[in-house]
Amino acid sequence: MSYETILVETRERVGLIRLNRPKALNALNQTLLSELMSALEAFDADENIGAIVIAGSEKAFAAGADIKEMAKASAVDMLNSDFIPTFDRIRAIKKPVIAAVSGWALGGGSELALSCDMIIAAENAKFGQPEINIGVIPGAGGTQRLTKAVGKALAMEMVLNNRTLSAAEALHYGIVNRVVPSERCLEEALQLAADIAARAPLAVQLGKEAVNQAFETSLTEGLADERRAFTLLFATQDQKEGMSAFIEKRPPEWAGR
Ligand code: DAK
Repeated sequence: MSYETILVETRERVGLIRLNRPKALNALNQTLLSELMSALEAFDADENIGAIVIAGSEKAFAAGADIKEMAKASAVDMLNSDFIPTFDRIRAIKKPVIAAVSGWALGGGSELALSCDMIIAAENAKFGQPEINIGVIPGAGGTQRLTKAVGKALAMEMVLNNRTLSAAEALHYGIVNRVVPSERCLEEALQLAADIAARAPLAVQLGKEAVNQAFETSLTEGLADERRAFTLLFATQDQKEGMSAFIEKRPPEWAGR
């Protein structure tokens, strides 16, 4: 399938999606959001893919929603826009999604990165919620996911006063997994994705779901969900294979069954 605003390729068991509107610093317009979702869902449905990487360019992961497209929108247009459904659909992807963030990750771009499961940041990465500059507030998780990640004090400063975080600060506050030299950012994200894609697929899937539950439910519900997922894995071939391989001192061969 060919796309207008993204580039899609596979690297063995890793699906790579690159946002590709360089002249607009990868601003997220409706076409890009819809193409991103198609590509993500196609990789999610493909048994040959074990993990997905979303990347931008060296200058910008994404500079936010497309302000030029959004400027004349009414409240009803916004209510019916693809923005929120897109972020809900990203949350529903079963395979791990890793963001490789170089340069600007602003507004909806920062929210997109925070919707991914892990973030590898280049040294030049900058995270921010500058919506206040254009008379609005974040609308796709920037007041919620961000606050859970960095805490109230810093989230307030970011949302109310456009405080931008450097890559080093993002690492300090636990938003990103690691910071790497810019030229290695995509490679590191692809390597992390490849490592995870080589693991037992059902355990990866349920592990992702269980960690996400920690953000969305009470501890009691989360622990009960974790126990159910753990128990369910004992019905898989991969659990038998993984434990036999350990005992027989050989590498496991995962079936994803
Ligand atoms: N939208 C459209 N075009 C953008 C853009 C954006 N967000 N960001 C940059 N561009 C375009 C610029 O207009 C410029 O285009 P030309 O003038 O050359 O045609 C080109 O990209 C290069 O940008 P600059 O010349 O400004 O480059 P600089 O290096 O000088 O500055 C910058 C880089 C990233 C600091 C600056 O471009 C900037 O401040 N950009 C805007 C960042 C921003 O405010 N982002 C937040 C957007 S609001 C929703 C939920 C959520 C949202 C929407 C809806 N619903 C629930 C429905 C999300 C909202 C947002 O993200």
